[in-house]
Amino acid sequence: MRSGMVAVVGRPNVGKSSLVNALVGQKVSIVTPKPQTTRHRIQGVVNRPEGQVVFVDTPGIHRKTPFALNRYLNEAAIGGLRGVDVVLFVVEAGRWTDEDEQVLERVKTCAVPVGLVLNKVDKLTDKTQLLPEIEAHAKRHGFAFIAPVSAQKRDNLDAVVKEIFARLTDGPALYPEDQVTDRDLAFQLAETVREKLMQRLRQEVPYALTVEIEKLEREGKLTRVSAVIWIERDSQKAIVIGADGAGLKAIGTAARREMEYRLGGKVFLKLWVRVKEGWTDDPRALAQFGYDPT
Ligand SMILES: Nc1nc2c(ncn2[C@@H]2O[C@H](COP(=O)(O)OP(=O)(O)O)[C@@H](O)[C@H]2O)c(=O)[nH]1
Ligand SMILES: [Mg+2]
Repeated sequence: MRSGMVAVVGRPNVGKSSLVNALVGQKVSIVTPKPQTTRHRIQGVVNRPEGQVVFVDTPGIHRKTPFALNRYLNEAAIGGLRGVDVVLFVVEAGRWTDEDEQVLERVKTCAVPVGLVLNKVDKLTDKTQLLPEIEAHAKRHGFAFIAPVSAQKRDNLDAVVKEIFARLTDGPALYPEDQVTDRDLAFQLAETVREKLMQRLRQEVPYALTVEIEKLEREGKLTRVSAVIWIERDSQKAIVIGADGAGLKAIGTAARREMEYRLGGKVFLKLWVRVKEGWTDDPRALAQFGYDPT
């Protein structure tokens, strides 16, 4: 039996979380079309006859900005590279940006094998582009392997798992076979609410909010959840709530449905919107909301 930890890194929006979910076969990390959806390191566990791989999803590594939350995101992403056995550097097929170049500079300093995952190949209209692109990537760095995949279409994922196992050593499973993530239920439910918020809201609002579970009670098949949506300015309240509360209601319905599917039972979900002035640039507020880079 082999086992090991694999960091999944890359710039925002290349599909790191989609890849981890597809590999695990369950949603352990939320996904939206917006960059910087993932804000924490989140582990996703894959069990195969060969052994167990623990993938570490990370926030996207991006350009430095002065905001404390953005600093935290970069620290959390880069911290994900520590103590792993293999690194997966995820990029988008048909695209190579300055931000990818920055991530490359980081992974070049890693002592462990780095595999390049070329995601979103389903978006390529001209498949003859793929081979020259792989050759160009091979010139950039001595990658342990280069795997073109589609996380969305679950295409070629087994090849990635095979390449990883080939680089792991014998060891015991790190998690029991029925556990798919290191994160607890409260975290997963908060993330579900945040996903629905990020999917619906525009411009800066998705980045100005965080979700905290205030109450989580389970009575048999019934689960009662109270979640607080923290925003950083009073003016954002009306945007989140929407006209006649319609926005908040739609978010609550979408989140509740997903929670019910996940838990296999009825969920009563209450959402509250509260203001924590300037929390995204306040280290103490960040720590309070669980943004702890260690
Ligand atoms: N077409 C296509 N879209 C993808 C694929 N993987 C991810 N996406 C989309 O890319 C966006 C960002 O995905 P996400 O997993 O959140 O990226 P992350 O920021 O790197 O974690 C979402 O809209 C995904 O649906 C893929 O293989 N093909
Ligand atoms: Mg992500």
